[in-house]
Parts: sequence; C-alpha cells; structure tokens
Amino acid sequence: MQIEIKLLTVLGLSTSIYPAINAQAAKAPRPNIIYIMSDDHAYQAISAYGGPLKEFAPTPNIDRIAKAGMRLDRCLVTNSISGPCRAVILTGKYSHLNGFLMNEGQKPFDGSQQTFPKLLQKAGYTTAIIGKWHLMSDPTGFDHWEILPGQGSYYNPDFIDKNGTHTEEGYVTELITEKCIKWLNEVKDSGKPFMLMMHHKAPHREWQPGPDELKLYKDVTFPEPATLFDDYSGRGTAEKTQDMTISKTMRIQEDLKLYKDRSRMKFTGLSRMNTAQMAAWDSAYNPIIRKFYKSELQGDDLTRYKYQRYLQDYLACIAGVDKSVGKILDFLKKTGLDKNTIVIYASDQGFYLGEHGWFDKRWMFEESYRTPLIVEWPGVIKPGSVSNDMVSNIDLPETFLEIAGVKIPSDMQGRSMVPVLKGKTPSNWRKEHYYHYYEYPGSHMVRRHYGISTERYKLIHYYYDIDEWELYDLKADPRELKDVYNDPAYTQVKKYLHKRLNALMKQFGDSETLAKSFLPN
Ligand code: SGN
Ligand code: CA
Repeated sequence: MQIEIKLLTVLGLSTSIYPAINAQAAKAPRPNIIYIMSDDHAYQAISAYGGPLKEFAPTPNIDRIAKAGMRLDRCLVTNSISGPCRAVILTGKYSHLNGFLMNEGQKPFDGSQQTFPKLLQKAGYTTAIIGKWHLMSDPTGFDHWEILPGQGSYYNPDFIDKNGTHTEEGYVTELITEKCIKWLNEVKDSGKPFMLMMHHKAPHREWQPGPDELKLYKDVTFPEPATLFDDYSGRGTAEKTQDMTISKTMRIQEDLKLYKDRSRMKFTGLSRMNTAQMAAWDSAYNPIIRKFYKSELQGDDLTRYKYQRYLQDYLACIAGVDKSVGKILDFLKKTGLDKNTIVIYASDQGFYLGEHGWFDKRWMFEESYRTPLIVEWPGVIKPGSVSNDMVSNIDLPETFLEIAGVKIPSDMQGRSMVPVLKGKTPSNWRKEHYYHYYEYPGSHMVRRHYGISTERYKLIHYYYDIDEWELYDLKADPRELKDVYNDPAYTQVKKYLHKRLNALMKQFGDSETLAKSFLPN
C-alpha cells in the first residue's frame, strides 16, 4: 500500500480513485518541513548545547526546539564553508560531484542537476527558499524564492526574486522572518504539504546586530576559551600559516565597528543605513569607540579586548536569530501547523569563537567541522532527546525525502537520519566520516585538506603546496593541540586510518588526482 501511494504521488496522480489509499492518506498527511539555517552559528553559542556561554547569551527559542525534539551532538559537515555546504544539502553529493567546491573562484551552482527540493516538488510538496543562497545561479526546484545577492547586507538589504533585484528597508533577520511568515500564510491552507528553507544571513561576519540588540551585550564580559593564545606548536605548516586569528586578522574598524574613518562603513554595508538606523547605531557604538581609542590597548590585552567585542556583536546577531525562531514557532502554534510540521534548526557549518585564537571556519577541527542540528518532529521524536550518532549535512536531503515518503535516489551519498531521529539507530550506522576542503589560496588561507574522522581519531592530509599528514587523538587530546602522526605509539592506528580513508575516497568517488585537477593553474 505504502509503495503504491509513493508511486502514485511520484507520478503526480491523484489517489482519490483509490478510496482505501485515500483513507490512509487522510489519516497521516505528510508532514511539512521548515528548515531554518543560520550562517556561521557555532554550537558553542546555542544554550541547548551547554558550554560556558550558556548563561551569558542564552537562546531560549532555539532551545524550545531542542526541548520538544532532538539535539544532535555529532553533525559533521563535508566541506566547512557556506556555498559548498548549501550545495551538499541540496544534492546529497560531495563537492567533487555536485561541482560546487568553493565560494571564491567558483562557477555558479549547476541548478539543472538533481536536488531534493525538485524531488519534493514532484511528489506534491510546495517549496520555497527565502534568505541567503550563495550559489550564484538562480534557485531551481522552488515554487517561491527570494534570496540575498551573495552574502547579502544586514541593513536595508537587496533581495533577488524572479523579477529581478529590489531593496527593502529594515534589518535582514527581521525581513527574512516576515517574508517566511507571509509565505507560510499563503500556503498553509492549500491542502498540500510544504517545505521551507529559511536561510538567515546572521550571524555572518561582520556581525552587525539588529536595532533591538545593539546594546544587548555591550557591558558583558564573556569567558575566554582556553586556547585563545594558541601558538600552534605541536602542529604543522597549515595551522601556523593561516590568516584567521583574532589578534592579527580581525579588523578593528570593519569587524569590531570601532570606526575612526567613517567612510570605511561603505565596505561593510553600514552606509546603507537610514538616518534613524544610523542614530541608533551611533548611540550604541560611539561611547565604545571613544573608550577604546583612549585605552591604547596593546598585545594580549588588545587580543582579549577584541575577543570580547567580537562576541558582543556576534552573540547580539544570534539574539536576533533566536527571536526570529520564536516568531516562527509561535506562528506554527497559533495556526495549528505545529502539529504536523517538522522544524529543524541548523547552521551551514561550525565557527570558531576564539578557540585556537581563531574566528571563521574551514578546518576539519571540531569547532568548524561540527555544526549544530536540532530537530523537532511532533509525535515521532522523543522530546528532549540527545543523539551522539555521527550524522552529516550530506544526510539532510535523504532525510527530507524519507520524511516525505519519496524514493531516495541511489546516487545520493548520505543516509537518511530518520531512524536516528526515531531513536532507533541501526547497528550499521556510520562510524567514520569523510571530509574535503578546497578553498585555497583564498580568504583566511586555510590549506586544502581531506581526511577521515572516526569516533576517536582524525587523519588529515594537507596536499596543496605542502604535503603534510596530521593525526589527532580526540580522547587524549580533545582540544586538538597535538599532532601524533609521527608518534610510534600510533603506528597501527595510522595504518588502519589510511586504509579506511582510501576506502572512503573510493566509495565516494574522490581521489587526490581528481582533487589536483581542481587546482588553479
Ligand atoms: C567573507 C568573509 C570571510 C568568510 C567568507 C566565507 N570576509 O569573505 O571572513 O570566511 O565570507 O564565509 S568579509 O570581510 O567579507 O566578511 S561563508 O560563510 O560565506 O562561507
Ligand atoms: Ca557560513
């Protein structure tokens, strides 16, 4: 029976000629899916995930999803950077197969290929994407789309839809929220299930808080991570030569908004603000600016100060996202949609909040490799559950397809998380994960690398203009401060991991030769 329903739906045929099937369908309408993804939201900055920032900057609305659903503690990305993560989520394929490897120096996403929104659409779902898209080509597979150009702007942003580009007055997180609620209102009574991808720009660099959050954390002092002053000893060339430290890379004016030269505001979109927005901005930042330039901070004191300024703004952006999540949840409750709508909260990848002295992402190290994932599925997921199973962003499309009762194409490379969400993880669930990052040379100068991670170990190969292997033992060294690749105690482990890495590369159709063919000439 189930197969027949799927077949009929896939063929786009009505099931009404089959009263028995129809009765069953009426009993269990297919759930709606709302996938909320913010940009660069570290799990360390979600109170449901615990951690030292929890009391300082709680996220009560995102936590509502975790309370009602499942928090996944080991969701790993395949290539820790925005555009590529988005392409993986759409296609269920690693970057070398979906063709979107990097943000910079990249051809537009090939929207003619198979994606999960297209398959959902075919199966009768109404689909939409609103917010950051970052794939250069126009979205395909969506009944409705309204996206930010590139990274988008925080204040009075441009949006692109099928009619072209227009500017809207307001703060980006609020505008995206209003657009999503408007669309949900339009489709909620259509009799068709829907899938919405709500993609926030916040809290992406340069971390510009919304009008209501400008002063939220300005007097708060956050706890410092233990590795804020990491000197990268015990690790290789890649870690020592990156360009993503709070101390050196983070800019006092553009990133921390300590503008001495206001003409520079045009580089970060702040010159888009109207008079009222600018007045509110100045009233928050001018006192901070005055105090800072009087202080003449230097060295480690300056780094400490920059870390605090960074977190104040980053977390204020997140407060705006959290408020947005609250609005969506309230809307679902008010309309009764909450009973049959799956809500997912995620980030495109992880992010550094001063760990190793860094901001940004890209590495196969924990903070950037692990992304938050919280799922509420009424009546199916046990409220307040926590999963440690190794899942990945590449599993999302298959998960969505299974939820919708759509056949999963055999060329997708992840695995549906539905059994994990149901608390029934199969015994043969993934115990190892493959990673491959490409954007180098480029922003932040993180060298190209691929690798395998297991529950306990990570084997990483930096293969571009260096040829260095690294091995980390997360049990002995959870902060990943000591490469043990050349430690004889790990000879057997190393051998095993090399073998498994080769097997994974083969399984996913990747190789160093293929990777080298993507290098710039
Ligand atoms: C911009 C940022 C970088 C960031 C990339 C990619 N610089 O280039 O810091 O790593 O985006 O981010 S900025 O000065 O323009 O803010 S991603 O999330 O889109 O992958
Ligand atoms: Ca991102």
